[in-house]
This record gives sequence, structure tokens and C-alpha cells, in this order.
Amino acid sequence: MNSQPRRVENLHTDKGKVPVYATGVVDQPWDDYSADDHATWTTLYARQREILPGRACNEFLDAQDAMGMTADRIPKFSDLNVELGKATGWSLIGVEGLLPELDFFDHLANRRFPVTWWIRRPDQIDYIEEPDLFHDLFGHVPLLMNPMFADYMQAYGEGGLKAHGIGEEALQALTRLYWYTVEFGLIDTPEGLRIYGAGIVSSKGESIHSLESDAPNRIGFDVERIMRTRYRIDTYQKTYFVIDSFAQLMRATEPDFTPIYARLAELESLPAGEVQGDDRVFHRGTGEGWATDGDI
Ligand code: HBI
Ligand code: FE
Repeated sequence: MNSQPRRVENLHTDKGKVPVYATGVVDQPWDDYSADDHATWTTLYARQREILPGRACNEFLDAQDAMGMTADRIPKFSDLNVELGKATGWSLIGVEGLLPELDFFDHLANRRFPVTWWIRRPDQIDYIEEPDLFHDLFGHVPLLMNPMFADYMQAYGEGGLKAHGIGEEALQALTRLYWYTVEFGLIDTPEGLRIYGAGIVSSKGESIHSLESDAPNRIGFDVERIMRTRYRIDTYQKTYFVIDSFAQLMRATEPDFTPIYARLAELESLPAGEVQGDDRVFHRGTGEGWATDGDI
């Protein structure tokens, strides 16, 4: 009987929520999932797949189907690893939850994606503050089937290991890059604006808000602009960055970031919700498409 891994809750202290990091890799205790756990997966999966066609990019939806993810029950990491291994050489490992950056980067650099082994409780079905199995498995894993995105994720991990050696500003810059692409990224496609970020596709409210609300800014992808931009973790995003393709993401990680970090160290960070003069604004309202000068 493998020891049932403990669910590591964030420590709630008088200074607020302090994430408790546990870096161990745990086997997915698939036989121990309760009927409630599978029912939570089914409810969330069906709810998201109800609204994502036409909102999530086709690469996400097609990959999710291709790898055999269904609403029926919580997928087995071992089953998904067969498909992932064939497609891009990635594999899933079970973890307790958030990992210290260095551990996280090392896994990504070696094409291992850490997935939280436990799923939220029924009373948390609409919102949970930390990444659970649904966020990781439903949100992050399908795009690892896409070769270009899979390459970006590994390059991101390698960049993270380098940044860890450089210092805090470099780490902060990379965390913002992850946040505004992997977690909350949008992509411009011939069919229109679509979602690829895991934090959006795993949230019903934000899947609708990110594309259809007039509140947030939608700005053309620019690595330095992203690395300067602060973000909020407790509300819908005030700014989304829009890529033209996954190839654009991959190209962005090719240069050495050291000169960028040096420039950033001289600049103020930017608030999450403001448009800057030279931003490429993706204009909504009068149909989709890049705003022409002056109509920002
Ligand atoms: N740990 N398990 C896990 N999953 C994440 O997505 C994750 C993490 N640790 C750090 C982290 N993400 C972010 O700070 C990245 O920007 C590094
Ligand atoms: Fe995430």
C-alpha cells in the first residue's frame, strides 16, 4: 500500500497564505481517488468543454482529445505518459503542489511536468487558490502534445535555471513571462482571438472574460514589456498578451536574456492594467484585429 501522500495545504498565518513547498515526487494514488474526486473531475471537465470550443485554440482542444482525456474519470498519469512520450518526449510526475522555482525549472528543463496529485474538494469546485490536479492536468498538459509549445516549455525551464544563478530580478522577470504566456496567454488565429493559457482554460469565468469583456487590455506579445509588467493573482487579469503563433513564443526564448535583465534593472516595473504608448493593442468592439494607430 503506497503511503497515501498528504495533501499539503497552504499555511494560513497572520501574514496571510504562505505556500508550503513539498518537493517530493509522489506516485499518482489513482486507486485511492474517491467517487467525489472523479465526480469533481467530470463536472469541471464537462463544464469547460461546454464553453471552450470557439474560445480555446484548436491545438488545445485537438490535443486534449488526441491524448485520450475524457470527462469520465480522472486520467491516469501513466496512460497520458504513453501519448505524451510518443508526441514530444514529455512525462508527468505527481507532486504535492507548488514547487520552489529551482525544482520546477529543473523538471521543465528535463521535460517533466509536475502535476498536483490531489483534486479540489466539492466545496471548492468554483475556485481554489492554489493549482490542483484539474488546473494542472486539464489546463497545462494538453499543449505539451504540441511540439512547438513543448519546446518552449523546456526552453523556459532552461532559462529559469540560468535566471536562478543571476538573481531575484531575473527570476521575477521569468515568472512574469510564465504568467502572461503559459498561464494567461491568448493567441491570434485565422478564426479569431483564442485562449491557450492554462489559468484561463481551467476557469469558466475567465475563459469568457478574457475574450469577451471590454475591461482588460489585450496587447501584442513583447518579451521585455511582459517582463516589466506586474500581475495580480487574486482577480481576472487586467492585461492579456496576444501571440501570433507558438513559433513566436519559441523564437522569444532563443536570445540570451542577460542584456534584457540588465535593461530591466534600470526600468520601473509597470502596473498590470495600463496601456503604454508603444503597445500594439488588439482592438475589440469594432470586430477583431490589431488596432490601427490612434484608435487605442
Ligand atoms: N510549481 N508545481 C508547480 N507548478 C507551477 O506551475 C509552478 C511551481 N512553482 C513555481 C511556479 N510555477 C512559477 O513561479 C513559475 O513562474 C516558475
Ligand atoms: Fe499553472
